[in-house]
Amino acid sequence: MKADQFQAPDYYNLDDLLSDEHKMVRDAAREWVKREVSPIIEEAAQKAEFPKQIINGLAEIGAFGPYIPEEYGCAGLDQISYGLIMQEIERGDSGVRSTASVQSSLVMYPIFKYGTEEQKKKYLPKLASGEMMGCFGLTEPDHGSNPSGMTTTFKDNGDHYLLNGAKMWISNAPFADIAVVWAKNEEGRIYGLIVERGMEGFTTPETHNKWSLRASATGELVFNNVKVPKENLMPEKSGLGAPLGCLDSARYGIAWGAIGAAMDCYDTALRYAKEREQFGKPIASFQLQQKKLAEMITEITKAQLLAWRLGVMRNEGTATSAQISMAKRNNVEMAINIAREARQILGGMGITGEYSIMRHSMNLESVITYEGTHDIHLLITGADITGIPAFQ
Ligand code: TGC
Ligand code: FAD
Repeated sequence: MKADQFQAPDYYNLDDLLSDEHKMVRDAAREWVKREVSPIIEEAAQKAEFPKQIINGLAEIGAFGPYIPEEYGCAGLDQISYGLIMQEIERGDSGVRSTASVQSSLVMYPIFKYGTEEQKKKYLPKLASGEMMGCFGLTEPDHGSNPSGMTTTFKDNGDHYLLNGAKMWISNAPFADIAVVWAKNEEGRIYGLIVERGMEGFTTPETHNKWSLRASATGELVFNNVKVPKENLMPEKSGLGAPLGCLDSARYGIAWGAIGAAMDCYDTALRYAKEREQFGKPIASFQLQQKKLAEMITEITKAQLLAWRLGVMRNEGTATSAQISMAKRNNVEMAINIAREARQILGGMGITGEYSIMRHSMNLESVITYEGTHDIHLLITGADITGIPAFQ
């Protein structure tokens, strides 16, 4: 793969809206991605392997639970810093950002928000340092967009619960030390349980042959009469709103992350267009290529403004789930469209691993599907503005 020459586009001087701390956190993540992710990511994706050697580095740049307080071993940063870290990591690869998103928003966030003090003390510092990795089990083989239909259950069995069922498409599952699992009790109420690797009856078979997110490990979670200690139930919130609350945090991170993938595609295409000559001139001098590049920087700028404003509202605690959903949908669609156009600017070179664009393009096919499909997010906005849910 070519040396990483990335230069971040900032057409509207959005850096002026960031604090010195934001820029410091962002620049540290950017440098780390250049140094530790760019040189190895193409090979990891080609081999379909999650590069475990970057876990310590992810912890060092504060990518695990950045907005969780310092008393739990985390960085205690604000929401814009969280977004900027996700942006920089996904500039490197969506699969690496997935690992960080899951650890932060889908494992640490529920433990922090819905867990007991003992659970927070036991798990959060180790998750922040990367000593322990987690995954999040909501989706099931027969319940993807409609998680409320889940059939994974737990029942009271004296001093423990008995957990049965299966989850599918779970990021980090093959290597995770713990899984935050959503299941129904005997009354049909959804709760989150912390399941540890090694519990009898718990297995995590890996999902192979993905063409997308190849540098992220995906798997199933299978529960066959798993005895889960009662102290592993997260008691502070139940119902579908509990897992959906975690998705708000993860979708927010993706709204920023997708900008990173788009920036990398745009920057690569712009540089290539200025260097590559056809008909005796740089291809950047042709109007059709300029149209593509002009539209890309416009869409990136709009997405940056959306993410920044959402970050301000997240910091204030005023962002609604529907506002987060809109940003996830818009920014991922923006990125997938830019990846496709950018690849065309590179001609045949665009399909090779010499450049990052094809990998981003394939990765974004997962990103537009997970954390709620593009269609589900359209329906969330539709329900919000009309007051009429059209999910069923
Ligand atoms: P609905 O009746 O609308 O809501 C049920 C209850 O939940 C509350 N609620 C929320 N609470 C917090 N945050 C949100 N975003 C919420 N949305 C809804 C709601 O108020 C209600 O509460 P209550 O107290 O009245 O019971 O539920 P529904 O069954 O009609 O479903 C709505 C729908 C379709 C939008 C929802 O099910 C949905 O978002 N589906 C998409 C599923 C999804 O996104 N799955 C993601 C799995 S995790 C993943 O993909 C990780 S990828 C990670 C990576 O690698 O980066
Ligand atoms: P389905 O729900 O079967 O949807 C299929 C199609 O039908 C979609 O186009 C959808 O938009 C459409 N559709 C569904 N319902 C409606 C409707 N009401 N109206 C109109 N159209 C509709 N899940 C986890 O829990 N944890 C993870 O860590 C995780 N990681 C993932 C990693 C990867 C690489 C992938 C691909 C998925 C991951 N997921 C994870 C699962 C992901 O959240 C689901 O794939 C997603 O929610 C969609 O569910 P589904 O695949 O079952 O599709």
